[in-house]
Amino acid sequence: MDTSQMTHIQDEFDVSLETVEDARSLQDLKVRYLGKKGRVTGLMKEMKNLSNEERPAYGQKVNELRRNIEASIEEKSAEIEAAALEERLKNETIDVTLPGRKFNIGSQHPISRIIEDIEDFFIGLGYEIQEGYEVETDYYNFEALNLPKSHPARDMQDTFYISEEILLRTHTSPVQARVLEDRKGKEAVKIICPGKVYRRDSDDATHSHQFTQIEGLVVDKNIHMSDLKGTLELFAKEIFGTEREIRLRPSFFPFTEPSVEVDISCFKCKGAGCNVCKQSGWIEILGAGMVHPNVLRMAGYDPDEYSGFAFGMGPDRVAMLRYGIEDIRHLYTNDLRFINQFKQTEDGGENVESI
Ligand code: FA5
Repeated sequence: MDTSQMTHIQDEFDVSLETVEDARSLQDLKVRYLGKKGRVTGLMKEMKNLSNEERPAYGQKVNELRRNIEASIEEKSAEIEAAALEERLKNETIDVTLPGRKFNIGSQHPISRIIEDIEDFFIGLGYEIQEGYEVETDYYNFEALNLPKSHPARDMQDTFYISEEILLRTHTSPVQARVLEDRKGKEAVKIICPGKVYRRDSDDATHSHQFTQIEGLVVDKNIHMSDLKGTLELFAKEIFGTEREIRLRPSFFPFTEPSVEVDISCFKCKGAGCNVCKQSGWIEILGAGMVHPNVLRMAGYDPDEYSGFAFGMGPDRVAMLRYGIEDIRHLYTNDLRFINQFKQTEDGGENVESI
C-alpha cells in the first residue's frame, strides 16, 4: 500500500488551509476534500480495487486522513467565528462618554388645556360629554334651533355653506338639537359639547374663521333660571378664581327665552377698570338662556312638563383671558416660541403666569 498519496493530500490541504480567511472559502475547501467528488472521498472509492488483505489498513489510513481534515476544518471554523464576533463587538462598542441625544418634550395646546379644565369641572357636576359633526345640515344648525330659513337672526352667524342644505356648523348648539331628538322627548339631558366651529368672520385679534366652543345643556322637570345662574357662578369661580362674581345681561338668541349674556368680574383689576375689561370692570364670557319651548317641542319634549337651560362659550377667548394672549391668531399659527411658553411643569402645573 502506497501511503505517499495520502501524505501528499494532507500536505496540500494544510497549505490551502493556511490561506483560508473566511467561512465561504473554508466551505469550498471542505467540498474540495470531503465532498462527494472530493479528494478524500476519491481515496475511499479506491478501496474496491484493493485485495482483502490490504483493505483494512488502507481504510484505517484514509479514515485517519478524513478525521484530521475534519478536525482542522472545525478548528478553523471556530477561529473564523471568533474573529467575526470580535470584529462585531469592536464595531458595536458604545462610547458612554458621548453626549446624550436631546428629546424635546411637547406641551399641551392652551385651548386643549382650557377645554380639559372645563370638561373636568362639568363632569364633576354629573354632565356627560357629547360630540357632534363639524359638517352639519342646515336643519340641525338652524331650523331645529328655532331659526327657520330666511330668519334675520341667521345673519348673527355668517356661514360657510357646502351646498344649500349642508354647511360647516357655526356653533356647537346643533349637538343639543341632535341629543334632544335622540332622547325622544322622554329622558332628562345633562351634557356639554366641546368642538370646532366655523364662521365667515374676517380674522382679527379677537375673531377667527375657525374657533372652538363648548355648549352646555340641561333639560329635566323643574329646571329654572336660578339653576343656570348657580351653575355659571360655580364655573366662573372654578376657572377664573374664587373671588369672581357673575352678571347676567338681557340678550337675544332664537333658541333660548329669556336669553342672557354672562359677564364675570374682571380678574385683573377686580372690577376697578383696566385694559382687559375695557375699563368696565366686567368681561363677557358666554351666551346662555332657558331653552326655547319651540326647540323642546321640535325634539318631542312637552314644554309644559320639561324645561331646561343652555349656554355656549368660546374656549379660545377663555384662553386669551386666562393667559393674557392679546391676539387670537397666536392660537392657530403654530409658532413654537408661543406654544413652548405653555409647557407643563414636572408636577403637571402651569409655568405660565395667568394675568
Ligand atoms: C352662540 O354661538 C350660541 N350658540 C351660544 C349659546 C348657546 C347661547 C346656548 C345660548 C344658549 P355667540 O355667537 O355669541 O353664541 O358665540 C358664543 C361664543 O363664541 C362667544 O362668546 C365667543 O367667545 C365665541 N366666538 C364667537 N365668534 C367668534 C370668533 N369669530 N372667533 C372666536 N370666538 C368666537
